[in-house]
Amino acid sequence: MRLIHTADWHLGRLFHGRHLTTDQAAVLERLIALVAEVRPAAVIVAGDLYDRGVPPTEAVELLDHVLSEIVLGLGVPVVAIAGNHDSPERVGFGAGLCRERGLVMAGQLSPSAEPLLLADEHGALALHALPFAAPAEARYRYEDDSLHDHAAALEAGVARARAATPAGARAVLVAHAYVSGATTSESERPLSLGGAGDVPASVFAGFDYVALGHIHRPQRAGGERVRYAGSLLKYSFSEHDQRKSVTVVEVGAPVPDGLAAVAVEQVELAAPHDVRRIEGTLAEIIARGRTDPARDDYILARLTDRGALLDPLSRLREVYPWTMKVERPEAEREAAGRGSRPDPRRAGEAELFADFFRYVTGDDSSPAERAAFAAVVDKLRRVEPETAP
Ligand SMILES: [Mn+2]
Repeated sequence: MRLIHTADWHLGRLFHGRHLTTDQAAVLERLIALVAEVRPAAVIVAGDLYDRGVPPTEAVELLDHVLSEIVLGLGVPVVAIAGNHDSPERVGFGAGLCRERGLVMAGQLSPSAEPLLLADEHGALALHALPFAAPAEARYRYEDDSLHDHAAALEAGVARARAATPAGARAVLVAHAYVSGATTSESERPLSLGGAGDVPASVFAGFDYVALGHIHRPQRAGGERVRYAGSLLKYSFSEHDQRKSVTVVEVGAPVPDGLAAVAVEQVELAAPHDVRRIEGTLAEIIARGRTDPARDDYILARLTDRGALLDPLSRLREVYPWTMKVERPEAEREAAGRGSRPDPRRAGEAELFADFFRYVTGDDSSPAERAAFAAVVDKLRRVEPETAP
């Protein structure tokens, strides 16, 4: 049986101030085309449908469109869960009505969640949707005061899914969690402060496949059958070298007292703007940019120039219109190497000028430059005598 596993759509997300909704819509159109081609038994979205609890209306419209196209247009069921960015109540709105049409929207944790039962020529497959819930929420929903950390809360949900799997059926679990050892990116929000949110991969023992969300880099998490699909797009510059994809999973025939064979294929869905880091002097980057066929990528420019540059962002945007961020590692290193800066509340003008000159140029001012500065200040003093008490 074939399943398509995706996660971390983060609809409504901003990238350095730009709304990504049109980018997300373009990639999701490619997903719809892939679903039409692959004809999976179900499409899985493993949490973080939206970037925040109250998403912008464009994001809600986009999700509505994509789910309708897949569920109603193509007749393929969708199983989606709330992630740590989603509002469980909002994601779960109308869940009972949706389920009738083949759309499982698991928002709040439910102590009696029934799996979606699928079947192929090999028999039944139970698809379990376990939404993200913090330990306090799990204690309340499961009426179990012993659930003090994320591992215990998840374990409680997983045990219920195991118990709800019909005898002889294959079992697939959809969850949103941080499995110990997974490689993270800058765009994930930690599940708890201090890194106590991780769970061991052994929690998922006994499932034929586990479709995870939360970590944005596609990867295995303890064995080939426990996987992160990764996010829809690159949501931070730290992800510039990742290949974003959706995972097509083929679950084989059930194995008595064992696990079904699982084959996995990662299918890349190209984004309209790639996310890139480029490095060089301002002049070099601008020269290269004039013949760069991918000028419309989102760019982080790391400028290696020393000394002052006049408005580098505007100049870069003349060739790379989507320059989102400029870093000056050389200039910052030089500034850090110059030691302590004068306290602006106590230092005199001459001292502040000398420091600013060093900061901008990287060199000490000459006696002539200091004298010229002093003359200007002196002239201003005479034109505008200090009136403040
Ligand atoms: Mn996420």
